[in-house]
Amino acid sequence: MDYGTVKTPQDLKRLDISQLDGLCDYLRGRIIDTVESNGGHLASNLGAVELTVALHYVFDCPHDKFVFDVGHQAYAHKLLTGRGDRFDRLRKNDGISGFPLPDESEYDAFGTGHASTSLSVALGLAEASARLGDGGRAIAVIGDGALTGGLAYEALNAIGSERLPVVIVLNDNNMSISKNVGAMSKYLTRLRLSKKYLRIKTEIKRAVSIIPLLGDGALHLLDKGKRLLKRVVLSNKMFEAMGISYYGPFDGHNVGELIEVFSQAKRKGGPVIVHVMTDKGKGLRSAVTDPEHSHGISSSDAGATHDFSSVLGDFLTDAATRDKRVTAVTAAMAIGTGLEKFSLSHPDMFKDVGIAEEHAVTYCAALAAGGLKPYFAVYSTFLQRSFDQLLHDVCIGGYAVTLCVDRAGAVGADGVTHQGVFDLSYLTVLPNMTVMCPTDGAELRAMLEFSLTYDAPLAIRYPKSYTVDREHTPIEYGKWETVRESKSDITVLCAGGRALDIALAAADRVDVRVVNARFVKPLDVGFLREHGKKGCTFITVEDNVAHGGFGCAVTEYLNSVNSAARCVVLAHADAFIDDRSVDGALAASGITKDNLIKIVKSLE
Ligand SMILES: Cc1ncc(C[n+]2csc(CCOP(=O)(O)OP(=O)(O)O)c2C)c(N)n1
Repeated sequence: MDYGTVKTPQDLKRLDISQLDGLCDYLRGRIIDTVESNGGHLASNLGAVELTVALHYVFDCPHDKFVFDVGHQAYAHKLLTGRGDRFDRLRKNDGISGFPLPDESEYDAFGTGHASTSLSVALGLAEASARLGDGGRAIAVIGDGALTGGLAYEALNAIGSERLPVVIVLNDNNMSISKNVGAMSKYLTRLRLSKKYLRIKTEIKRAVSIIPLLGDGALHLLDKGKRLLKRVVLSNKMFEAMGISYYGPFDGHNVGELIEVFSQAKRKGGPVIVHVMTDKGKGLRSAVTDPEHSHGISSSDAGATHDFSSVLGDFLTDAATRDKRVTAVTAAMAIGTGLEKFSLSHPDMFKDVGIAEEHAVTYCAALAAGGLKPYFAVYSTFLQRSFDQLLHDVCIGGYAVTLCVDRAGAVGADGVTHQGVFDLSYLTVLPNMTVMCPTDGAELRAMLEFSLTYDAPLAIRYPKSYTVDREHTPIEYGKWETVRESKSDITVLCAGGRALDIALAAADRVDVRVVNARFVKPLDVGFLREHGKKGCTFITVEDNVAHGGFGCAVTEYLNSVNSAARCVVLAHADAFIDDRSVDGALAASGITKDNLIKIVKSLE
């Protein structure tokens, strides 16, 4: 059969169950081929194929609302909901998003990208359906990794107390990006083992019938079996006690079994959790054997060549041998933030707290309060959810937490949900917070060295990569570095490496002073005073939104001292960036060499 003709859930429902394994093979092939060329989330998608097929077979999407947590496992869903023909343009500007997007398809009930939101979303959608009387159900697909996020528990708390038809498919592969962590993960392992224990139960029954023939040894075994069984029965009760029926665990790659259990969950009416066990990377040997490094595959990143994250990892690994207070914290992103090496060399000084950015920040504040030296390495976009923890727990107390804010600025193919263009705004607004932007690896190292003796909240923000290491003047608190001197009245102030690369390229064509504004907070007000005379212009360049960003701070300062100097701000507009390439996102906001040259010429 040509499975390419299965384009919609209606086409799928016409198939016989015996044909579904073939369909799954076909979907896997499409996913592997496309991710190989476009990049994307590989292992998570391969693990979710059967459960997605079974959900579409049983439920009636889009009338029933499917919500994929994180949304990084929704490729099969996309292939089955009218997007197969465009799938080869996955993550491209003219193609389809790597995450569910309601604007892209009516089958995507809600947009996702950040973890642990799906349960709140499903409950809200179920409530809306109930109130509007349309009879729709809400189905959340959530991984065991996403279930480490606090928001998921807030939602479970609410779901258990409502009687709405929310079906939670817990896609448990024992992995987040790295091995999953925490007590809930251990609990799920116990539930998985319960399958084995249920088998023991049958054995026990059989043994009881022949005990008179077996003697004391058998009695001992029997006792042990009963104890195990009691633990299992008790452990199954957690979700039930919260008012959520628990079905499972089931083999998440057995489509027939999944169809049966999803049908039961559908009939049930109230909230149900269906626990399915899957293999991350299923169907591709390299992904199964190394799911961590097959979680996300990046398409080749033209231009920039060096990763900031490995500079961080190397520095902290070395610093931890010199300073026993150093503690590296990640929220399930050890590989992406460069901490993998640290985790192996200093396991006792490393903490993966799971997808729990709020917890991580408050935890770091307390580590610092207790006398340790915590470094929280986190992607800019995921730190967004920790704003109150930064304010209430870190900054009011002034604790020496160092935030290593990775993937700052435009991020490329992951798209709108992952752009790191808000951090300068949400960090600089915090009293007591110092914010630095390294322009290259050498400067990041210098800033980290500075951080070791700096005793207050500090954020160091940088994108994924940089182009080249340059010579630098030593770090001096609150002081900028002039990179190219000029007699010109125009000074380009750069926040970060991308800005500096643009400014230096422009300075080859027009006469301007170029400054590395390595401290975004505090500003180098001495410099601004000295170069902010009448007739002078500052042009700020940053890979952040304009509101609350670097240029905004410079403008605000100049206004506050009634300076005669002008400030032109090059930053992202007040709009979400949906461009799926870094250069495209920068160009869309005019953060380019050519635009900078144009502005300088218009001022001359
Ligand atoms: C708030 C937040 N933090 C971190 C991430 C990065 N991230 C994407 S997927 C993922 C692991 C998710 O694990 P799980 O839910 O078990 O799904 P799996 O990939 O194992 O199928 C992480 C940490 C994110 N998307 N959102």
